[in-house]
Amino acid sequence: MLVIYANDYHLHVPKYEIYDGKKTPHAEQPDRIARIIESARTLDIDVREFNDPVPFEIVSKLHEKSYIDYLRNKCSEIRSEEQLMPSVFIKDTYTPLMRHTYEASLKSANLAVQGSKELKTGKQKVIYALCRPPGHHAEKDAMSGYCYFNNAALAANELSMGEKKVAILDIDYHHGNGTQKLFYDRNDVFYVSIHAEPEHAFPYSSGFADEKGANKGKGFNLNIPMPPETTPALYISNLEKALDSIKSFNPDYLVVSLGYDTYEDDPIGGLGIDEDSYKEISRVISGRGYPTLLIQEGGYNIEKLGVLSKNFMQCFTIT
Ligand code: SP5
Ligand code: ZN
Repeated sequence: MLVIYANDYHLHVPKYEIYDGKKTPHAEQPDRIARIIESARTLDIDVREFNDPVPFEIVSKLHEKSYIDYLRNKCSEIRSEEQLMPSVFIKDTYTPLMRHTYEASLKSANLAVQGSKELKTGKQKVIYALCRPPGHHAEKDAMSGYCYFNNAALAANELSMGEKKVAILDIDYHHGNGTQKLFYDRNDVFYVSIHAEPEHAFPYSSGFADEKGANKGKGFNLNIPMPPETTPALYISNLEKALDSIKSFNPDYLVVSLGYDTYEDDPIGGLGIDEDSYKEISRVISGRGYPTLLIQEGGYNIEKLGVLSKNFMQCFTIT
């Protein structure tokens, strides 16, 4: 496995989110990535930093120009330490703009795309891109759920190029509404998500089992919503089911939207997954043998992220 991260991931530091009408400290903090890097180093995994300048065209393949321009221009007007809740191109009160949000998000997206390019060379069977900010809630013209650009979708798009088949397996606690929407009409990218039932969990308005894709993409979207009383055993059996449907699709590449917010003591998620079960989840996915790009999404228990990611990384071997 090769672990990659972008040099400026720590520049975006959101202060607060507004939940139930109240300001609360923002859960999506730079330390999340620092903890995972530490874990990779203790496992003696190769860790590489990316620090190239990034042209905005890297995100314009899936995002609207007006949205990208808005993010760039708005962020450049924000003073350091200041936080802005925009009133356009936004869907919730969890996804603020800071001075460096655009820059960090662009580099996060670039990291995912570079990961795809590296995977395509065939030198590595597994690449783990420590993207931050996360991406799977970002839509073509909207930021949402701590996400600004859709890293996993941009990576899958790069891997597919309309020629290869790519499966995205999203195991973040939350449904990836952005990723689903971006590929809803396409049959070259199969989106499969296991997540907390949207009746009880963000993003509330998508992630239901009857959302199966449209037009050419009909049958190429699969949602597996899980109840609050989910156990590791129930989770793993649904993961096998998700992987069986991916097997029928027969992809050339697998992209995993990887969130550790399914962990039982996650401060905003929690789907009954204990720390040891991340070893099993990792074995079950890697056992299918696809060339795989892991994209970091959520996971907010900062004290536990080290061990959760360590368990996952050490068991992710493709033979
Ligand atoms: C990528 C990802 O996991 N995004 C999740 C966004 C969900 N945010 C909505 C939940 C807000 C709960 N806020 C509690 C405040 C704790 N400080
Ligand atoms: Zn999440």
